[in-house]
Amino acid sequence: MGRILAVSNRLPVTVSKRKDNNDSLELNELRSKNYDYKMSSGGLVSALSALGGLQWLGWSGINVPDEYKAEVTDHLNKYFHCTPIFLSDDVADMYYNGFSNSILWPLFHYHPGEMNFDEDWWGAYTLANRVFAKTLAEEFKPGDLVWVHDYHLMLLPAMIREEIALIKPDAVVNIAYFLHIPFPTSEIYRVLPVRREILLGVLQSDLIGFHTYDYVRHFLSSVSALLQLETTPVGVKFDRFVSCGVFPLGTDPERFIDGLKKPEVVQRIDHLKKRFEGVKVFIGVDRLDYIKGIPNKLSGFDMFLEKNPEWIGKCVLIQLAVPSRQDVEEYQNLRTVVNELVGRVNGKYGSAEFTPVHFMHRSVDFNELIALYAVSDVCVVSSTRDGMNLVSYEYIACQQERHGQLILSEFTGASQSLNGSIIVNPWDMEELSNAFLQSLTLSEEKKLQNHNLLFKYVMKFTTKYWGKNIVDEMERIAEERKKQKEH
Ligand code: ADQ
Repeated sequence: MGRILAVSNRLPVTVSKRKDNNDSLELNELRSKNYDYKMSSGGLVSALSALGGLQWLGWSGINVPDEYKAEVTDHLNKYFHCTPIFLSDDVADMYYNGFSNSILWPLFHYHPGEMNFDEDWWGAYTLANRVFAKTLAEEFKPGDLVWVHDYHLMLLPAMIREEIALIKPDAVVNIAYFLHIPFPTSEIYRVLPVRREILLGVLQSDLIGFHTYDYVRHFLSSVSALLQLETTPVGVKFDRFVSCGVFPLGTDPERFIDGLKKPEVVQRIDHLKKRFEGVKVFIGVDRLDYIKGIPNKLSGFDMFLEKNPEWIGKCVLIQLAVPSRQDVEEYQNLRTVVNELVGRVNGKYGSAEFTPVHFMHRSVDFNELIALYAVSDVCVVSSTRDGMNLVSYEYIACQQERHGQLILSEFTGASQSLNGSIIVNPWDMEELSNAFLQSLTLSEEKKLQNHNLLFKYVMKFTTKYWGKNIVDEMERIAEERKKQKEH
């Protein structure tokens, strides 16, 4: 197989226009004549790079005027093996904030009430997917494996085939598609006015991957109900057989374990241990998104303290919330709700010496994140829906010393794999508040047993393992197709 052409909404590099147009600055990897570049350190990038030749295609994230497009394209290609996709501000806004994040995102996370269908957004989504497809067709060389990521690009597999057929008519195109979010039950999915178009777009893949078998099941039943196509438990009989499989994503645990050994992190951990001496620490790490169930977590913590007043002053909840999609109205409303709840809990149980909830509405750097994971006794994940949830994996990777416990919502994909966690329904406040208590009062032996189970799993099912599995499966499918053609 040739290169892997990974396609996702955003490139793993942030591009920004430089304000000071200082020609005397030295040009290097981080800087072209007019722009700065910063690589994001994601597990996905390193996992996919490890699989061989990787070229990444994605939206540049900013509007680049025509006269600078060649500069940015050449630079990204040369230093990062990235191909930028350029979208105008208008299209980007309606495709990304509009159709992707205000229609598909709420619907796929079981919030149909928050979905307002808008024809212009759909038009922009179609157009943006077409721009991606055209750029990809130019980049494509026979033998390359195309790997499309996520809900922003559900029309792309079909458009890629159309665009490549126009300029490279004889090329065999192998396409894998992976959905990082849940695929909802068909009773929710069928609400979408463009439900058939979306399914037909994805079905032009050779392999469609999901985090859990529930998502596969939901996808297959939508396909059979809405398109009247024949399905099997592992795929769809279409103009070709489209394989559908479970590929649960993991994290890169070594990055966390190695990170904890860095002197500056060791020092920070010592400091935090002293700061929270004699106090149990619960940690929450989420994007500030309504699917993450942050209000449920705060209400559960409130009930826990109310029912168990002996713990007041003896435990804290540190909640990190990365600002996210702040241009979308629902996210602005959520911020108000969360601020009020934090204020309520702190007002109710706080004192001059003690603040029960430490709320940080910002991103923290990697060293701080892992130090906080390491000193926490319990991680609380209360998502009301979550494709997988990698925070739970990251926390376990940082708990070799403390054997902290994981409270995990049953509505995360991770809950189907992370045996050894305390599984909760985040809508059941009684259950959630009991889980807070249980996580603190388990015997040391049980804590160790839970940790060992979880740690073993996290170490084995890594991002690398996931990537290799998908690529191996694609190679198998491509090989099978080739043989069928020869006969
Ligand atoms: P997300 O919804 O972003 O991803 P998640 O998988 O938990 O959810 O990943 C979040 C990442 O952001 C983690 O790596 C975490 O460390 C980081 N992060 C969160 N808060 C932070 C903070 N305050 N400071 C610094 N870093 C922070 C989507 C789906 C998930 C699915 C992933 C991958 O919604 O369900 O697991 O894709 O497929």
